[in-house]
Amino acid sequence: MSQPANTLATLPGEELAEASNTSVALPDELHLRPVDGLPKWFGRRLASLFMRFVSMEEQRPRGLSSMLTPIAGYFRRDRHVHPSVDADTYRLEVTGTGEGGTFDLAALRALPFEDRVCVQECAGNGNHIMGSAGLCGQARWTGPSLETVLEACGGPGDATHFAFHGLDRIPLLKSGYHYGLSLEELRRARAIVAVEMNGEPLSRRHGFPARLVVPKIYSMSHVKWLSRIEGRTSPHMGIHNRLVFVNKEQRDGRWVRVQARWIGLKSAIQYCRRDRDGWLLTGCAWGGDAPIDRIEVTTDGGATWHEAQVITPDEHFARDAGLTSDDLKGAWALFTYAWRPHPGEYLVASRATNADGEVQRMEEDPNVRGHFNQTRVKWRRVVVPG
Ligand SMILES: Nc1nc2c(c(=O)[nH]1)N[C@H]1C(S)=C(S)[C@@H](COP(=O)(O)O)O[C@H]1N2
Ligand SMILES: [Mo]
Repeated sequence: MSQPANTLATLPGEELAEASNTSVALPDELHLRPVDGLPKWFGRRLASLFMRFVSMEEQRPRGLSSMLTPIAGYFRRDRHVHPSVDADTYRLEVTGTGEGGTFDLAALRALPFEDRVCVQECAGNGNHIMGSAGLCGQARWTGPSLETVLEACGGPGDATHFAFHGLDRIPLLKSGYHYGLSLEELRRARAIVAVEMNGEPLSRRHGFPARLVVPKIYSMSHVKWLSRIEGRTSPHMGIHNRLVFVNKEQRDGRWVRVQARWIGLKSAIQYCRRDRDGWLLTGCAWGGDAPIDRIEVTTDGGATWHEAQVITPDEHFARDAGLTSDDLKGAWALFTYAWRPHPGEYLVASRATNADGEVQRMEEDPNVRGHFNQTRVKWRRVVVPG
C-alpha cells in the first residue's frame, strides 16, 4: 500500500498543528460531535463528568489516531478503587494448574518477556448511551505470556478455564474484581501478563504491578492489579461474566444471554485537524477475524464513500525486530482522509472492510440486544468554519 510520504510523517499531528498556527482565523482542529448518546444530549463536558462519576475516563481523540496511545490520558474504566500495591510484598498466586506456584515481582520479571500491541476496548464502548467511542486505546504490552506463566507452574494440568482476580476490593462483593475465560480463548488470543505499558512499568491506575491483557477480547477481561490466576475445570461464572458484561442474542428464535468476548469489526473517525488548504480526517479500524483491508470515508451522510489511506500495524512496525506479525494481530490500523470541504455542517463516518470481505455494519444487528459489542458505523457531525 502506498501513501504520500507527508501523511505518514505527520501522524499523529503535532507538527502540522504547530505549523498551521500562522493562519489567523481557522482553528487547528474541528470538534467531531457524536450524533447519539450522552455527549449529544448533555454536551461533552457534562457527559464526561457523568462518566467520571461511574468511573470511566474517555481517551482524548488524538490518542485514537496514532499507533500507540500515550500513557498520560489513556482511557480508564474500573470501580473507582485503585489499590496501591507494594512491589516488595506483591505476590501472584497460580492455583489449579499442574503444580501451582507463587511469583513475587522479581520472579515474574525473570520469566522471558514477549510483546503485544493491541487495542484495549471496553465492551460497552460507543454504545447508544456513550455515543462517543473513547473507551479505548492501543498500547504496547510487555511481560511473560500467560502460556509461559502456566508452563512455570507445571502446565495447565486439568484446567480448561481460568479466573483472574484483581486486588481491588469492591464494597458489597466478597472478593475483588474477577473475570474468567476458557484456556482455548486465552491461547487463541495469546494472552499476556503485562508488567510494562509502552516501555514503562505499569502505572497504578492501569494495574501496577501486573495485569492480564488479552488481545482481540474486550477489556473487561484485562484484569488489573492481578493477584491470582485460578485454574478451573468449569467456566468461571462470577457476576461480571454472568450478569454485567452480557447481551441477549436471538438464536433459532430464542433470546439467549451471551458474554462479551471477541471485538467485532469497527472503525471510527476520531480526529480532524488542519491540513494545509483543508482538513485531515484521521481515525482507526480494528476488531473482526481478519486484518483490516480497506477503509472508506463519507462526508455527506453516506451518499458517497471515498477510499482512505490505510496504515496497517505491520507497515508501521515493519522495522521493529521485537514485534512479529502475530504480536500485532489485535492492533488497529490507522487511516487518513484529506478533506477539502466548503464551510458548512457535515455528517461524516468511516466504514471498514477486512481481508475476508466482511464490511462494518451500517445498522445494529437486529438479533443482538444490549450495550456490548456495538459495531455499527459511528456518525459524527462537524461544522467547517468559513
Ligand atoms: N481489577 C480490575 N481490573 C479491571 C477492571 C476493574 O474494575 N478492576 N475493569 C475492567 C474494565 S471493564 C476495563 S474496560 C479495563 C479498562 O482498563 P484501563 O482502566 O487500564 O483502561 O480494565 C478491566 N480490568
Ligand atoms: Mo469495560
